[in-house]
Amino acid sequence: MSPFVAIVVGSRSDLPTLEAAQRTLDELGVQHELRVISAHRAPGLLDRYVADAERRGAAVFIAAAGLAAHLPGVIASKTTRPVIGVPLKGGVMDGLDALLSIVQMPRGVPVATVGVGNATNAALLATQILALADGALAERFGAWRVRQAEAVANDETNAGRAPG
Ligand code: RP5
Repeated sequence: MSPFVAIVVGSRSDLPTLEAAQRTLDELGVQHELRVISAHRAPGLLDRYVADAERRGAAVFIAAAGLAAHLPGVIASKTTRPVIGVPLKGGVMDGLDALLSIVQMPRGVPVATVGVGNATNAALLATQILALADGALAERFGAWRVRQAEAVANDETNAGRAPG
């Protein structure tokens, strides 16, 4: 049973935003799966999925939702694995509602919240959590960070202009 990241979104309309998380996890060689399960439209299915995913090795959950955005908190209430919430744009407040809903989890059941629509950071944070118990993944993640820093250094506005 190898550990994987379980991504859950509240609606099919959320899928395009989560592609960045899937791409990032693929790039880092992290196993993942994705389900569309609304917490309010299908609470029973969500309940069964979280239990089943845990049994199969889900080590971290990424939960993305817009508007009232209770999905991450509901998942966090059903598992002791870490849950990362991704607030999504949409509605009259364009993501601010979802951000506040997800980040303001009451004491006792935390959800680690990333910025509005920032599925990439959710994937990176999930990778960092898994890497605590996986040395090879920790090395891949370290190398990814080095490549990111090099890309900044090699940006055409910076290239050949090293300070000092
Ligand atoms: C939330 O409501 C979903 O996560 C989505 O972001 C938003 C709108 O859902 P749909 O009406 O498009 O299904 O539950």
